[in-house]
Amino acid sequence: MKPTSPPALGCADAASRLKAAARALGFDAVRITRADALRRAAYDAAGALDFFIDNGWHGDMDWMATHRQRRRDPGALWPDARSIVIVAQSYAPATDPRAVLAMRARGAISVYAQGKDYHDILKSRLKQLARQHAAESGAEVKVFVDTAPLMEKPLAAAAGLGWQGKHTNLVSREHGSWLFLGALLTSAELKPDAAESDRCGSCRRCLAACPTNAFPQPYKLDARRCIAYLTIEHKGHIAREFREPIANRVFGCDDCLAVCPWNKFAAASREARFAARAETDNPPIGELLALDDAAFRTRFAGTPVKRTGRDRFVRNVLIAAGNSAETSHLPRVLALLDDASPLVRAMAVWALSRLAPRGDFERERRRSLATEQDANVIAEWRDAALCGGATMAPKPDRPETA
Ligand code: B12
Ligand code: SF4
Ligand code: SF4
Repeated sequence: MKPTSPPALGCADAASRLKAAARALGFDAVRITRADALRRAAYDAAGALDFFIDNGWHGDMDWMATHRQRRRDPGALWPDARSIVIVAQSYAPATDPRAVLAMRARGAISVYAQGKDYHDILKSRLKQLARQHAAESGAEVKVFVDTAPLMEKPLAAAAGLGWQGKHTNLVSREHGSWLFLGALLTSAELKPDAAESDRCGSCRRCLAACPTNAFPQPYKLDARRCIAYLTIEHKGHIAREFREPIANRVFGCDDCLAVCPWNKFAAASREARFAARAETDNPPIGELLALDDAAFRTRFAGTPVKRTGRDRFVRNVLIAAGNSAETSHLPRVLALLDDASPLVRAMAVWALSRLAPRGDFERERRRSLATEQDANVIAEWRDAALCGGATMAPKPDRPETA
């Protein structure tokens, strides 16, 4: 965005006006840091990014490696940036989102994805803020919500909005872990805020809560083991070791955030558009198994769930079905054995192996292998047969409450 008038305000004035404008637009928190903040931070965020990528922890999120140099330093993304305004919006749920994990007939959708896509809400507010700031200060501005190679969490920590907890997400004393972040880069020199200090202390609750042991160490996440990565970003087949721990989570995971004790200070989000829609409010697995492309797009339009596309989403739903011990899903699982997508067919094989009686499984195996060409699907049939087909079916370990 280009300036419309020459600079008129001092850096402290401009900062306080900008903060007031951000609050008036509905942001829950706003703080400022310098564009070179990562070079001055208490820990080496760029080095941590290198470590993450060099160890392959980004999995198939190739864009993280492709834009590594720009991500390491906002100055490389935009050399004229002098200050970074970090805004945050709470999406704190009113109740504990983990309750759905006891409802094996439901597909658990992460809190952040149940309402309108946060990218759209934050970006439109940030653009308004940027226009006002540019008009008042004459500065050049750019806005980002998860859309550019920018390390939003360490920048938010440098701005004092909170600290990066051991689960790696930003935690705020006021809003707990349930915060979306956005950034406004400006060519104006604005008075920076002081960084917040780490308040995790000896707590390790988030590390212990992770169902897939995705934290090799505190403050370090191997994304390849994270259910958010596996169910949202990962394009391939989900490895066998993760399928039972995924349980009924069909899109994302909230566990490490939900257990954080700092959430007890967080009021429920005041943004009505983040509230769960009927279509995304942990829907029945049976409905989700029936989604074709068009129904998927209609159901999840405008929400973050649309990101996976139908095939990856149904792949996830089949894992939830396989973990449900609910044999009423069998007709839909059988139909998905003939789906056009190998991702879907492979997970239908796994779900069948968990739900069907041995004889039915064998009959379907012979029928499908007569025509199946995809090496991964063939391997699934082989592995499922070795694991004993229906003898693997789980016993419900929790009451069926939905
Ligand atoms: C890639 C990505 C993912 C990946 C990888 C996550 C990750 N931790 O990196 C996956 C798909 C797994 C993911 C999952 C989720 N994500 Co995400 N994701 C991103 C994205 C696009 C980039 C993050 C990144 O740069 N990672 C690189 C690695 C190196 O960073 P890092 O893990 O944070 O590592 C830091 C620590 O290791 C730290 N460090 C190392 N050593 C030490 C030592 C000490 C003492 C300290 C203090 C720190 C420290 O340094 C590193 C750099 O800061 C950001 C948006 C953005 N542009 O920033 C959103 C973002 C981080 N995601 C977000 C959300 C909401 C989620 C989920 C909660 C969604 C869900 N419910 O399913 C989960 C949370 C999982 C988790 N525990 O992190 C929010 C987080 C908001 C917040 N409050 O922090 C962001 C900021 C998007 C947004 N604009 O709001 N995400
Ligand atoms: S989002 Fe879930 S799987 Fe990912 S690190 Fe947190 S608890 Fe583990
Ligand atoms: S759960 Fe405990 S260790 Fe994890 S981020 Fe919250 S305070 Fe820190």
